Amino acid sequence: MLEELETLLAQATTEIAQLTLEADVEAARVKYLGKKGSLSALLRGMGKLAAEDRPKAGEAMNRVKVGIEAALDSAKAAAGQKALAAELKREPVDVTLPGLPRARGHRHPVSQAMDDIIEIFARLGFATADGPELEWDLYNFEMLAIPPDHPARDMQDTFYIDMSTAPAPPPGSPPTRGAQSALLLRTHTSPVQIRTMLAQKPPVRIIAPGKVYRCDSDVTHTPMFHQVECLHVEAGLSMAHLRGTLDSFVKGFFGPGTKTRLRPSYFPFTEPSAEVDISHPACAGKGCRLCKNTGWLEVLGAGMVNPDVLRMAGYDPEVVSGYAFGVGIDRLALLRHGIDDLRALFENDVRFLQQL
Ligand code: 2U9
Repeated sequence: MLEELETLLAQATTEIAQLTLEADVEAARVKYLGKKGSLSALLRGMGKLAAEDRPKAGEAMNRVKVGIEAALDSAKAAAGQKALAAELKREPVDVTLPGLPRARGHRHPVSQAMDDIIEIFARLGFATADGPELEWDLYNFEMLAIPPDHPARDMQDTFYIDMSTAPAPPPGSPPTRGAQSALLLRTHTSPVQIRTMLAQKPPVRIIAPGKVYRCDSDVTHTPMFHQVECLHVEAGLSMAHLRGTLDSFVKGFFGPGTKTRLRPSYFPFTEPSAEVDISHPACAGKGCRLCKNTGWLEVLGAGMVNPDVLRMAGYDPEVVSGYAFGVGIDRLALLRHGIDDLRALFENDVRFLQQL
């Protein structure tokens, strides 16, 4: 037993002295001193010794254990030193190097146009109102004088919600008819004006900017686009006020030289109604290929609020009148930057967006 212990100590110390990696030193610790290691194996053999030989064997066992431990500790320290020296020899980090440049984002051209529009109207005394994009049929169509069978619904086809999973419509809603359910993605921001009129007394001076949805997709239409609508209701308003506000808005957005002209048109929610042309900013109204040599571009729709709409919202058309207009913000952003494809705005190619 004593001999075996001496042999183990000699073998272990020689082997451990050659180790250079901390992981190998740990493996040697397990091999010699672990529960299933060499020393434990010898310890188990102690039971077979005669009682008088045991103290000596125990003492030797302890000495071997201490010896191996010392060898392991010094090997571990040496390996640690070696690893540190290697680490220090590596190329040092130069903390004075400039940092990695971080690309700066910027506002989307549609957001820029929207913010500019909000500012122009704020100076004219208009507050900004908003409302839900998922809207009741009642507020999107019915209360804007577009009843269920009105032909205007064809031009404003949209995305409808399955009413079997929707909450109950507000009182006064038309009956739900199959797919033409009571909840839909709003086709214009006009329901925001309806909600505003239901909530407050005249005068009302608001604009409603935001996302709107239609079942449309081609070079000049995307299923989602942005609109801003203006509504002014007060005693004594006429087409003259409409013209004045339109003129200030267009001049504020496209520049002081921009002109407007009105042509008769039809919308269910306004009476009379007009299409609004602006002098083409790109050719200063002189006429070019883009405006088909007319010098004019049709960009807005407008009119005096239909008395039925005022009545449905709880206002008395004998006391107040109103004017309203609407415009597509995406189209305004394209015109301002001279871009000819609407879809470029929504492809999210940063190389395109960074030029604006
Ligand atoms: C209420 C009453 C009247 C808003 C109006 C238009 C005419 C119009 C289009 C312009 C381009 C929509 O984005 S577009 O396709 N808008 O032609 N909008 S009058 O009239 C209202 C709104 C709310 C209560």
